[in-house]
Amino acid sequence: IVDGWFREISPQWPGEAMTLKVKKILHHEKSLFQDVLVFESETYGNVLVLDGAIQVTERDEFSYQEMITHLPMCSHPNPEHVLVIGGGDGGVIREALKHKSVKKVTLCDIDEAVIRVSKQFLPTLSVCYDDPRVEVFIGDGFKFLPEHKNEYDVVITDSSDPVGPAAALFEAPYFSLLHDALKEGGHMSTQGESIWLHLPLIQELRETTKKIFAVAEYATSTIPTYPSGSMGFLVCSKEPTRQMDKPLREVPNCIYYNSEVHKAAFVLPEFGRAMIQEGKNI
Ligand code: AAT
Repeated sequence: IVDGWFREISPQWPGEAMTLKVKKILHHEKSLFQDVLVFESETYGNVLVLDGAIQVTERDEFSYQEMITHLPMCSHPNPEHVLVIGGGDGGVIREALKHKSVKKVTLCDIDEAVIRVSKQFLPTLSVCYDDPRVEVFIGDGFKFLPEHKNEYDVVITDSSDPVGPAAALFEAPYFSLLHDALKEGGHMSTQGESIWLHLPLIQELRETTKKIFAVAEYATSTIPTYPSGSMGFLVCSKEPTRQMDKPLREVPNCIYYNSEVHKAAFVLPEFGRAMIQEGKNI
């Protein structure tokens, strides 16, 4: 923070930095895993920052949380048991519970500090932690999965960027474990970075997941406070007949998501499509 402005400087997006005006620093600590900062911003509400990277702002979080949740869930015929890896702010739990079919949502985040500060400073995200259908584990998602085979209809990996504690969550061994944790016909989605900044990484992610899942597609959303304003998701299925871009139902009380947005999210601009689907750099 310099002169009252927070700047998101990182080698992951060289030469650019999102900048937000700070009204007040609310919390700062070094947890066991990462640097945790919460501040009140001038125009984006409260902001959670981990290791210098913006994770959520109250003003635009709905775009990311709704899309990463409803893309895999609305294309699944009957999601009952959902697992969230990461997502300690609680936003994905809130979205998953909008589906009437859901009986249980399990969350596994590596860092209790994220859950604690979100309950304190991000009440609109953490609203559902007291719901009886919610179960919370503190631990590494990579270690959690092998103990849970064939248990979930949908697994959502709402992880931080692939440096630090989340690095393993972007690699083949993780996706194999995830595949085996899903029931027959299960779906998954995972935080898939930006087509403007990480196209080779995204293409590699799709190649990796295509070998493991019967269906692996990429979708995007817009969000002002993530680097480049664009955020993508890999959305995969174990069942070859599933069409990830075909929503089977509407979701109540959404601000970004609807059925038309769902379908359109899988339509990629040509440079993204060429690279992700054909490995062609244009
Ligand atoms: N809901 C949007 C916010 C996130 S949070 C990512 C979460 O992943 C954090 O709470 C972090 O503690 C958790 N996490 C990181 N590594 C692991 C792991 N190995 N196992 C379980 N949880 C983990 C995503 C922001 C995206 C940022 C884009 N620039």
